[in-house]
Amino acid sequence: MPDIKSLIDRYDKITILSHINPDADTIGTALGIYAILKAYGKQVEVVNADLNIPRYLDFLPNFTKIKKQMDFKKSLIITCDSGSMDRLGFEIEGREILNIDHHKSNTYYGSVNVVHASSASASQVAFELFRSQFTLNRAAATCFYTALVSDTQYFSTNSVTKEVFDVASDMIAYDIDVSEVAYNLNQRRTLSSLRILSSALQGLELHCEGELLSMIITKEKIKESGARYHDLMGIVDHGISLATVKIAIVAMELEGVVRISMRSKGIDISTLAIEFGGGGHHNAAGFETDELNAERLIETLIIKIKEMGLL
Ligand SMILES: [Mn+2]
Repeated sequence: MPDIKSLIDRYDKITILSHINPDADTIGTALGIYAILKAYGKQVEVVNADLNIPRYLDFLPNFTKIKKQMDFKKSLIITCDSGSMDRLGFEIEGREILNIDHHKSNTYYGSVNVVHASSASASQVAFELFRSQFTLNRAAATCFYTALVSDTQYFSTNSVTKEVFDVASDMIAYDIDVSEVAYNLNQRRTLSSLRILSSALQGLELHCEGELLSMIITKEKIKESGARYHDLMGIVDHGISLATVKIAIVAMELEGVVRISMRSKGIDISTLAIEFGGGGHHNAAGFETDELNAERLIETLIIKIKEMGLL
């Protein structure tokens, strides 16, 4: 582990950034580091450029501290769970950056890069990094644990190893309320997220002898259901749950872009996402494109999947 303590000690002010279209890992990792560095006596700002931060994460300590704008000029920037600089939504070229992540596709844009592709969440990387050099507390552990269980879908992804359970156990040792986390993550869905899931499932299509599944979530469906961006997350996991399916693709028509979210069983789809300018993990990857015809996009993906010999 690199010596981040002396790096942090060189600064009075710290800016913590999480990625746009935020999920529980990026927000939990950011708020966990915030809680540690606040207690350490630093001036810390925690910033996310996105207007939509998932509401169900409001139980996390210091959730209300998340701001939209960066105010510190000469601060150390710590980025959380962001594979590339353009996912942060700010111009930070030339600034000193501590990049904490677990994406295989990470572009090493930081001055110091702590990127562990074998870690199950960015929060696991942060927890292991900070616990050896700083004093952790209950607030930080709650945020890191929430991020970990979210990114592993409660210890069910293939990134889960004995180490992940050991780390989870070490986090829980800070006396965190695991049932409160479970309730907030699993039982606070919005009605619109169920409505959009239902309409997506109704329109699912199978290709390649049932090994490939696709769903298109149109602008109209999003409008009808009232769904926000994070209501669309997790739909792809329903696709990959079908027995015959080896690759599931969801195309979401957003403002001016189509976002592709993919899951696989035992097939490395991160390379596929990289082909289209995106990134991700072995079994979970995605990208955004300005090819706005979702049907044509799915066709292109199927051709590429065959070309690459993934199916
Ligand atoms: Mn993550």
